[in-house]
Amino acid sequence: MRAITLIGAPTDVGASVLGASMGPEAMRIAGIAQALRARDLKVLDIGNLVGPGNPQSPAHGGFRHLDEVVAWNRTLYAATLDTLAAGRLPLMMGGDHCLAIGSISAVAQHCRSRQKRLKVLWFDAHADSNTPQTSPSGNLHGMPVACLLGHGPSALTQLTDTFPVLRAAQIAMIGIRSVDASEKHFVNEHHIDVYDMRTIDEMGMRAVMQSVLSDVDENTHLHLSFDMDFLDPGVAPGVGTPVRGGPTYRETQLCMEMLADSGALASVDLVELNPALDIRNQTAELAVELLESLFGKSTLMREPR
Ligand code: 6HN
Ligand code: MN
Ligand code: MN
Ligand code: MN
Repeated sequence: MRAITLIGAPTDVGASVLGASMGPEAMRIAGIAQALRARDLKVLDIGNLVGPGNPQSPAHGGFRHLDEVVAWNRTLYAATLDTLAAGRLPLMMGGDHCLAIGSISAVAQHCRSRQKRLKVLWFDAHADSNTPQTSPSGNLHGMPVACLLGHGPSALTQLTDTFPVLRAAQIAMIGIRSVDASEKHFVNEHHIDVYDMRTIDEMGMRAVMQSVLSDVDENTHLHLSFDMDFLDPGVAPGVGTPVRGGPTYRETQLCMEMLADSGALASVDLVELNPALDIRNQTAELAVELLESLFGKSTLMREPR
C-alpha cells in the first residue's frame, strides 16, 4: 500500500491577496484524508507547519517578505525531505506558490541521493518566472520557477547545497495564460517547455499530456506543482489571482487521470487555494476530487482497448 503524508503549510506571505493561509484547513474540511484513504492509500496528516505571520509590508529590493518566505521554505524543505526519506509521498497543502521552492528543493535533493531523474510539472495560469529585478509586484509566489533555476535571492536559490536546484529541461509548464513581458523573455531564454492555453486549444489536452509525459520512464520521479488558478475561475473561484480562459473541469480531470496512469507521480504541491474568496468551499472540494483522480480514481467503465 502506498503511504502519503499531508503537510499543511498555512501561509500567504508570498502573495498580495490574503487568504491562501487557510488552504490546508479548507482541504481537511473537504475531506482530503478520507478521500485518499478510500483510494487505498495509507494517509498521515502531520498537521500544519509553523512559521512567521504575514507582516503585510511593501517591497524592499524587489521583493516582499523575504525573511518570512525563507523561514517557511526552510521548514517545508525539512518536512518534505523527512517524508521522502521515510518512503512516503509528500502532499504539501498550501499556502501560496512560493512554497514550491522548499518542497522542490527537497525533492531534488532526494532524487540526487537516489539517482532518480526528476521532472517537475508546473500547472498554473502564470509562469511564476519573475526575479526581484523584473517582478511587477515583489510577490515571491511569482518567482519560484526562477529561484529553482538559480535566479533570485541566494537564501531561496540555495536552500540545498546543489545549485541550481533544477535545469530548465526538467520542467514543463501547462495552462499558462498570464505572463509578464520579462517572464516571457525568461521562459524563452531558458527554453522551458511551455504548453500555454493557445497550445492546449490547438492540440487538445490529451495530446498535450502525451507530449508532457513522453519522456517519463521507470527511473523518473514526477513532481506535480499544481496551482489552483490553472483551472478556469468559473469552476475554481477560490484563488487569489484568477485568470479567465483556463481548462475545464473535465480537461483537468483528464490531466490527473493521465498522471495517475504514468505511475511515476512521487510528490505533490497543491497551492493557491484561497478559502476567503471561495463559494461554499467548492474549490477545496474540487481540489479533493482532482487528487482522487491523481491517485487512481477513474471514470472508465472498463480498461481501454
Ligand atoms: N501565482 N506574474 C504576477 C506577479 O506578481 O509576479 C502574478 C503571479 C501569480 C503567482 O499565482 O502563483
Ligand atoms: Mn503559481
Ligand atoms: Mn498562478
Ligand atoms: Mn539561467
